[in-house]
Amino acid sequence: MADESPVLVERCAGYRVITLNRPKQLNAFNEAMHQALRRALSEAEEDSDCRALMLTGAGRAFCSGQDLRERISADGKTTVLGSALETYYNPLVRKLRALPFPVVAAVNGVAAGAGANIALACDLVLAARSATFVQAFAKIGLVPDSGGTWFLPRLVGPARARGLALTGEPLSAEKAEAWGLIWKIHEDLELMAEAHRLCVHFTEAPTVALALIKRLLDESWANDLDAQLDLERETQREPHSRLRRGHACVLCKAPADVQRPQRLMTAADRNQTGRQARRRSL
Ligand code: T3D
Repeated sequence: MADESPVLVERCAGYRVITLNRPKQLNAFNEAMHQALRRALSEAEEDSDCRALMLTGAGRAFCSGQDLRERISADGKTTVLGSALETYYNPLVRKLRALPFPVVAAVNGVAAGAGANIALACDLVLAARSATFVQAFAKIGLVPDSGGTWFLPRLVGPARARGLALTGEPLSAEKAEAWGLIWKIHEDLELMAEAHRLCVHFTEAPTVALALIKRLLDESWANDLDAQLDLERETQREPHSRLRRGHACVLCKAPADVQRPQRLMTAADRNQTGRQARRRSL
């Protein structure tokens, strides 16, 4: 009998695979799936041996976004719950961006609505050649959510972002790669092996540095070049002895230290540290 859990978790050496598992509904999000995914992500974050994460879907789809059946009332009208964004989708996107290790989306089939944008929230998106990305929102009278209006213009530029969001036309994986929406496509039968290979690569990489790179790239959107240069300098200076050991590893051709931080320092943390240092120097 197929496993009925809405989310499956596979523990591999140094990384985890999370599979959205409602294949009959093309892995559409219902409440149970949101809750299970939230638990799975927290457990991965708390596991200090977890240095990468793969997110994929069971069956022929990656994810078709919100389960629309949960939103159809007795009289057949569709209702939209803004509270679902507050409670589930927005925290999910924030969590994916903030995890202190790389998150690889293995988009095995169609990714529609919030399903498409959750894939785009991952650090690297691999897709099967047959996969498609659909900003399905406008077709049902919604605006793109789960970060769509932020990711799309940044990844593909304003003209293509508008085209995708306003028409809801499916974008093939091949075009998504050519447009820079995703990292790489692979032949359907090779996708999962390639996604595992990438995760294994990350388990052998200096995870602290990767986490800091994630943070620097995200923060760059709010900075001018001067501010970003300062941030790079401060980040390079952060007392991560593990990073320094990385230099020695390159010289002696040994693998870099791969320990990972429990949590990344945020801009707010840095301001706080700066305030404390200023108080000490008074
Ligand atoms: O209220 C809030 O929470 C606000 C938040 C909103 C976030 C969102 O994600 S809004 C966008 C919701 N998603 C969509 O609008 C996409 C709807 N689905 C589709 O457009 C198409 O299904 C696909 C393009 C994804 C795939 O098309 P196709 O032809 O390959 O498959 P299909 O035949 O349409 O679907 C197969 C089955 O999956 C079918 O069920 P059945 O007839 O075999 O029993 C279909 O109903 C089901 N399914 C597909 N998408 C959803 C779904 N069931 C529930 N919810 C879905 N989103």
